[in-house]
This record gives sequence, C-alpha cells and structure tokens, in this order.
Amino acid sequence: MTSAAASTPTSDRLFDRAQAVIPGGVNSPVRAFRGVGGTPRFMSNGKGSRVTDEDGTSYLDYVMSWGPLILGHAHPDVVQAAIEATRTGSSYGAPTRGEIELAEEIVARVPGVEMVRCVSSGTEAAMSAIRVARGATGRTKVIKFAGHYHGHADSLLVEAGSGVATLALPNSPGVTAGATQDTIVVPWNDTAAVEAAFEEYGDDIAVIACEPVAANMGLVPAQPGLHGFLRQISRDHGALLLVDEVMTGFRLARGGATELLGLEPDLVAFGKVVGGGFPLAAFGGPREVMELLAPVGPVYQAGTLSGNPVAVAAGLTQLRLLDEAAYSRLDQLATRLIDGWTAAFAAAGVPAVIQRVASLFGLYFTSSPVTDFEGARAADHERYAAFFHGMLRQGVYLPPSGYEAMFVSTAHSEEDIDATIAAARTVAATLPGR
Ligand code: HOZ
Repeated sequence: MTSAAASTPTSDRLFDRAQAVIPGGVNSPVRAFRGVGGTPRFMSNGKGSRVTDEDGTSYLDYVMSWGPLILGHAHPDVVQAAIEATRTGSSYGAPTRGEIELAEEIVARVPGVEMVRCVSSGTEAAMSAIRVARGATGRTKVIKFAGHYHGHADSLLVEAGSGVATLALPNSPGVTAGATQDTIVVPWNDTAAVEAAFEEYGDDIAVIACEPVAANMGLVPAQPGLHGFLRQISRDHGALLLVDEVMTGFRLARGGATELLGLEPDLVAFGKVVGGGFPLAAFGGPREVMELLAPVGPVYQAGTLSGNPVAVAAGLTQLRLLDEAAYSRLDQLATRLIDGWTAAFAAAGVPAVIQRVASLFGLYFTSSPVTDFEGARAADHERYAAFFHGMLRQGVYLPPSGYEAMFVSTAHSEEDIDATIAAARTVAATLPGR
C-alpha cells in the first residue's frame, strides 16, 4: 500500500471554513479528531471498502459511517433503491407500503420483536423505548451502565461512552439534575451493583437499558451469565429490559445480538445498519408493550420523517442482502484482521488487546482484558492516537477515538485486510514508548 499524502490542504481549508459556521467544524463531536489531534479529513466520496477525501487521498475505511455501511460504501442495490424511492416521492408524512415490509423484515429477524416503530436516529429509538418502558410500568427510574451510549437524550447522557467519553465530559451542561435524577449508573459487568440498585430503588425501576455488547467504549463483551442475570432480576422486580442494538443490530447476526446471544428483551432499539446509510432507526418489542404507543395506547411518540420512504427503501434493500453468507464473510474478515494485528503488535512488543464479538471489535493499548468503563479509560489513548495517525498515513482510516468500535464490511477484500495488517506492522514498529 502506498503512503497516503501527508499534506491535507483542502481538508485544512474546509476545516477552517467549517469552524466559522459549525461548532467545532463538525455535526457530531467525535468527527473533529479531538481524541487523536489533527485535522479531520473531509470526505468527498466512498466506494466499497474505501473513502476518498477532498485532497484526493483514498483510505481503506474501518469506520464505515460508524457502522451503517455493512455492505460497503455506495452498494449499487442500495443506491438504486434510494434513487428509485426519491424519484417517486421523498416524503409524504403518510404511511407507505415499504414501512410494513421493513417492519416485517425486522420482526422476522429478531426473536421476540412483534411490532416495530420507525424513527430517524438511534437517539430517538432509545429515548422513545425508555418512554414506553416508563409508560408500561408507571415507574420512573432507569438503570444504565457506565460507558454505554444510548444517544444524547438528556436522561441517558450520564457517564456515556462514544463522543462523551472521547471528550472526557463526565456529564453535559444543559442536562438538568431533574432530567438525570432517575438515571442510576452502574458499572458494566457488575452484577452486585445491579442488585444493590434494585435493593435501593426496586419498586421505582422501570427499565434496565444496556448495549448487549458495550460498543461505545471500544468493545467490551458481557461476561458469561450477565444477560441472563439482567433478564431475571428485571423480571423479578417488574421492570423491563431494553437492549440497545443500535451498534449490534443486524451486524452481529441476522437477528443481531438478540439472536446471537439468545437474549429476551422487552424492548430493542435499532439504528445504523437498519437504515442502510440513511437517517433511519427503530425500536420494537412484543405487541403488548408496543401497543402502549399512540395512537393505540397513551404513550406519545411521533416524527415527520419517521419511516421516510427513501431511508426505508435503502435500509430494507440492505437488510435483504444480509444473509448467512454475508455474516460468515464479515466474521472471516474480522478474524483475519484481528489475527494479523495481534501478531503485528506482538512482533513489535506493543501491549495491545483486541476484543471482539462477531465482526465488531475494539482495540486497546493495554496488557489485560477490558471489562468495564474504567478499564477502557485506563488504556493508553495517546498510543491509540499515534497508531491512528500512523495508519492514516498508511492509507487506513480508523475511528478517531480509542473509545469507538471498528467495522468491516462485506466489500472489504482479503487484499484490503492484508494491506491493513501490513500497515499495522509498519506503524506498530514506530509507536512511541514501547
Ligand atoms: N456516536 C457515534 C459513534 N458511536 C458517532 C457518530 C458520528 O460522529 O457520526
């Protein structure tokens, strides 16, 4: 692989211009490169496994729009579906056939999900699911796990992962104490802390919210037995269980983590892959819970662009292409990359841990497994930044934060993966402070 251009005059210029009119020059904080330093690359196009920036430099992409592009950039069928849907009408604010087909596809894939409501972002999906859970139980409190990210709704923006962790913001100004007073934060993989929360607040707890695999602080799997424990303790106390599959849904398996890990949630939130690269998300669950939503039930939730036909067409097309062969291909690619990187770091004497579930993985510069947010924070994020920039110079675009997961797509080839391993070998040998 040839080295990417070190000079980024066009991205530099665009970043200056952007900062004059967009806070931090970006529309979502992680993109600003604050976690790694330097100038964010302004992208001009993507094709398959590659993105190209405004300076004309092409990169092998392991961000893939933070997960949605599981078939790669600009998959021809997804593009075609979006074009056709746009031609016939981009939005009606009225129901369409495609929404039923998408809901049917999700119901067919995800065990326990009988009904689905579409929204436009993962934030809305998680926020709305929490509202339903509160409506269903008549209770107020939510248990969430430190380092899990459920979007930026006020009540969930406490000890959150992703951009909040990248910028080291414990909590956000503008989120009132009132908005978070019903949020109980416990460490991930800590069953005793969950038990203690139920002992203290049992009758007030409406829902446990979790990512099935924590994927906004690198990648931290649930310890064996954790999910069964969460299911049981919530049931015992009359609380619901919300599994936030925004990162994992339709990526880990046909039916997401719910299928792969045999989960039995009351509510599931979806985002990213479900929209095929367009602003679409959803939440679902059993009929008795979902029919609490207006207009059947009293829990209000709405959106002008909810179930947008263009996003629905793209998402549905992508989902229909995700068969068993696609998932085993993703797993093979991830295995090849992780094995190669592990060998590269070992050869360079760099302590590194790569954690994965199916094709989703996270890289930590540390010597022992990471099981919670503290562990993710304790990893060497300066070394991650050095690795990130080294890889960028080698033409590989990784998440600009050590708190984010990495993504392969079915468009990545073995040659892409081998080139990425070779790049890591080169970069690992130059990392400071080995
Ligand atoms: N919170 C997203 C990743 N977990 C990043 C969103 C973005 O910057 O596009």
